[in-house]
Amino acid sequence: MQSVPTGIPAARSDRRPIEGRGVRGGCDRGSSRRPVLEAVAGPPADPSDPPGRPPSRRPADPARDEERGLATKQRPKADRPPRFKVLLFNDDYTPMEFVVQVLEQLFGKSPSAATQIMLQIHRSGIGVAGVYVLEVAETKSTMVHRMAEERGYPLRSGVEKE
Ligand code: TYC
Repeated sequence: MQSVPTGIPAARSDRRPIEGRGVRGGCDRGSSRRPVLEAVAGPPADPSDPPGRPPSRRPADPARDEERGLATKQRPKADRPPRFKVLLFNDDYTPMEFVVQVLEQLFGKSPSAATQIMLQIHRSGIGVAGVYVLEVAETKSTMVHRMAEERGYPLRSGVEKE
């Protein structure tokens, strides 16, 4: 049978395909509304993202986050606490072996490191036993004095900011 031109389009062939409907609940009420997925999950992936990798988020924008009700308070990065040296001072009476023992027991030095530090103090008059945050440094210094007093030695220690 031969078809006759009628002016009526054949079988709606000019319509857009309807696939994809339902992604947003089948409720497309025009483009001026914000897409539901973006409102819930944040902005869409950056088109410049390389394929095969998870999409990157846009850089933090406090104004946009506030819009979405996210907490946005920017905290300053915690600073590294200042460090303090525990110093040992030379004297003429404290035995070398005792100073080495203090450096090993209180400051965790190996026998050879402790001997090197002791000799350096013996020759120069002062040396660093260890470096710590203030509270730990003060406690170590107090313990040096206690250990020395127990044995009757005049070994002195002090704390100094690095
Ligand atoms: N000068 C001491 C001596 O000859 C040894 C010594 C070393 C003492 C270090 C104190 O912090 C010190 N016996």
